[in-house]
Amino acid sequence: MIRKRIHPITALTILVIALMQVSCTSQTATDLSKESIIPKPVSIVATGSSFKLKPATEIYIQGESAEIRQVGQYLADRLKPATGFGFEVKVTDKVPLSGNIYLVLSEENSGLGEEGYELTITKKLVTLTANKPAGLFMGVQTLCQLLPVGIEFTTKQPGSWEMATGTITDYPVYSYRGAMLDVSRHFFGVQDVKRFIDLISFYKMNALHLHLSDDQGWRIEIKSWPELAIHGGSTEVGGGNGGYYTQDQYTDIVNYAKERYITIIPEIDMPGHTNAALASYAELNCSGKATELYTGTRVGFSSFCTTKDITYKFIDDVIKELAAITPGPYIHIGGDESHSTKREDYIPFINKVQDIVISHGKKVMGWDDIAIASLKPGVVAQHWANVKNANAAVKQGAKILMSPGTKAYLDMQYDKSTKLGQHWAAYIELDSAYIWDPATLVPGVGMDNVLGIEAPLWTETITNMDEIEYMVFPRLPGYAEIGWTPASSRSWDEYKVRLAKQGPRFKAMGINFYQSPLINWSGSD
Ligand code: TNX
Repeated sequence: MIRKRIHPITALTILVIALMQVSCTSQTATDLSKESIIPKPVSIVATGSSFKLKPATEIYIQGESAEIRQVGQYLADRLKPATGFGFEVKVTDKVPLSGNIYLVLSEENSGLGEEGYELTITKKLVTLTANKPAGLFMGVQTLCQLLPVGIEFTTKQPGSWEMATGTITDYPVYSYRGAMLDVSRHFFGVQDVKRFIDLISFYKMNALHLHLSDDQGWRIEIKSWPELAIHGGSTEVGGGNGGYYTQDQYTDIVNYAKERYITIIPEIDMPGHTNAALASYAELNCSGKATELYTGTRVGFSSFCTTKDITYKFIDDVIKELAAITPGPYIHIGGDESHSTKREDYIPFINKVQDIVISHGKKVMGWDDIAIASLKPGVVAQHWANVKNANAAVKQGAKILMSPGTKAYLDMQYDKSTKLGQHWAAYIELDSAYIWDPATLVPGVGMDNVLGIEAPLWTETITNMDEIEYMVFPRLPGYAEIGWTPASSRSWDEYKVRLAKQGPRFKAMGINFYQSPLINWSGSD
């Protein structure tokens, strides 16, 4: 055998290059506590090893149940494209063999609540346990974030699909964590809404509020008042074609959201913000004359005729049809900026509309403006601007949904250079969006009063999905974390490092995001 002599310096160079390659390319995750999960979990205990997905890895569910099977299938669908593996969902009544993923429902750890989960990863098995299927779904989101970035692509990627071992125990601080999409100022079709749902679900949000009506457009088919959608939905800001969801399409959205443990909260804004309806039916106007359709961006100029009986017959019909296709508990009645409705008309109007919503078996949600009326039990007031109103709502026993315009409005510009959006409430850079606590922001509104957090995207200036994504990302993961992770374990300095690591994931998912200068994105590739 002929042995070539290698000079010691050459050997050392080769060794150093080899080591560099190992550390750059393989990136085998072995320390679970160093993983960048958003929202940050309650507890992580690392055990210093790793589990690897293999072509033979299957997803086992404990006992046959349509809902657990559906979560299992969802996980399989998330893992299949990038890995190219089969991931069959199989039922078992015992702990599966090595190399598999195991989804279990168990009431043992009641502290996990409705949406909590425990994810235990050993070298041999990934076990996800929860009290409820919703918890399994939330755990699946964590599991996906623990895999290499390549998992986010929709085409087969090279890669070693490893996860660090240990146990994550996790549950949310608030029960409502959501976003709002204004589909009235500009209309967005079913596919866009579904993508929006997917994106918010990756960060464990569980509510999507759809702002379905406003001055510029009525976006939901109401069979007993067909002109609302046909005429009232026929345009949008800027004069485009607008559009609306048929009830079947709305149901499709509701079901898609439900499979992702997201509740749809439909809003019919009234008595102001109603020009699209007033243009569709003359009898809803005090003058008896229909208005013209409106494609500008002013607010506060329209009002239902609060003194006419037909107005309440109309609202009853609309809410009845909407309630019938909305499985979630809430109907949002708007109530904001009704500058063209006299206070003495506004208060009895809101009182009557609350009764209508309740009569159709739903709970009332409304912007905090409604707090000047007599709020019925179970009402949720969505705080956006007025501290006095938020306090008035609390005094009446209402829960507060926190959407402060200065902190949580997704249509607010990041800074002066942002082309889209507005800045009437504030410029909201990523640090400002993250550094606040829903339980202390508003004097008089404490943790016990807060239902949760919602980040609304108003779309006066937003016309397509790319623009939606630019305003929503990367602020949204921060709002999701505010809603999930206790304020005491959150810090901006630590969060911004985790957010940087999401950058490559955003890219892999094709998300058009704002590359804020506050984040060291390059440190993450
Ligand atoms: C205020 S927030 C509004 C909306 C606008 C938004 C623009 C609220 C309840 N009303 O009608 O679209 O500002 O930022």
